[in-house]
Amino acid sequence: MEEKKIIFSGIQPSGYFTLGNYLGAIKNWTKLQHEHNCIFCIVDMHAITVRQEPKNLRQRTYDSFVQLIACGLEPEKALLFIQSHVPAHAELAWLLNCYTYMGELNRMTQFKDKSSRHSENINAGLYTYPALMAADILLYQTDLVPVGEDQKQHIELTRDIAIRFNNLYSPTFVVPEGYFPKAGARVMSLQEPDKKMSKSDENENAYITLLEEPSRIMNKVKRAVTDSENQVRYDIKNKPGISNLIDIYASITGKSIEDIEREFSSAGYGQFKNAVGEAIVETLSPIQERFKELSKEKGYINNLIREGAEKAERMSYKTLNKVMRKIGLYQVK
Ligand code: ATP
Ligand code: LTN
Repeated sequence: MEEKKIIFSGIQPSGYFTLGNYLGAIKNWTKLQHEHNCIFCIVDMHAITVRQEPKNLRQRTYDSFVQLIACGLEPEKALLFIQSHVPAHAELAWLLNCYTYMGELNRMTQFKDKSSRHSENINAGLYTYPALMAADILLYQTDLVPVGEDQKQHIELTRDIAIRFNNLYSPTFVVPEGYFPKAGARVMSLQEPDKKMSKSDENENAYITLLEEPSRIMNKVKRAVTDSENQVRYDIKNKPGISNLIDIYASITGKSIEDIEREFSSAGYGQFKNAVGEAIVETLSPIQERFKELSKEKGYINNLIREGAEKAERMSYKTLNKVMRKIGLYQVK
């Protein structure tokens, strides 16, 4: 990657960020901001596709913004903003809904998964979620979208929508590509290692949040479901629990899976879990300290939120206007 690319990604304020969010997405964002034009968005309109308590949503949105900075995102380098502050996202989402087929939306595994978990509230927003995500990405003429592996299908659909629109009219959108980390792209639940770690899991022991106390982190790793072989060996199919811990450790330390297997070849799970827990605590402590300091600076943070929205608004209207013109919506010059 030599020339400067446009990078866009989003994260939902649907709970407190997990280790999965960090290793799968945010960590890559902090690296990319130094070399590219990066735009990162707290996607609160996506979060309301599942029922949220207003007070919690408001607080988590603010805390999410602070957490991104605490994780190392620099507002002078990367554009950070809140989705609902920039109306072009909702506007383009409507337009793209008209270029997205129900057959495509029916195939989305996130929709199937979330509608089975929230069977009392299968709303149209949950169904058309991918069109809003496509709007987020396509508004900024994005080249690369750094996300975890669970978002692969949504990126594919975004590409299909962009290509469809470009072919129907004329080149309008850059066709974006997904960008995934080598390790940590799919961090699994600590309790059910065949499911991804998710911040909205009902079982608190299934995930580790970025703001969790060290003793709780150590406990959760100790309690993580493994197998009875007691051999630190990577085998996703037969040993998903221990393989997940190896993957987490690889992502944090930068070591290869082979090196980790060698290093712990004569250690049992107890010793390995200790090392994994300590590595997590070491990574998260500085983030937690910065979070504590920054959260107190409400004036400063709110200014950043305001500035981010203004900048994103200016950028987004260029693409939106172009799309409206191509479709044939009447505009007064
Ligand atoms: P929710 O549980 O509310 O659906 P989530 O934890 O899945 O939320 P999102 O806000 O939807 O998180 O995702 C933000 C980013 O984190 C995305 O790029 C997503 O791919 C990534 N991500 C989420 N969970 C994981 C995971 N377990 N492993 C790796 N990356 C993940
Ligand atoms: N759908 C994503 C969050 C998301 C996103 C985006 C990611 C919304 N808009 C744009 C990348 C680019 C999720 O559920 N993790």
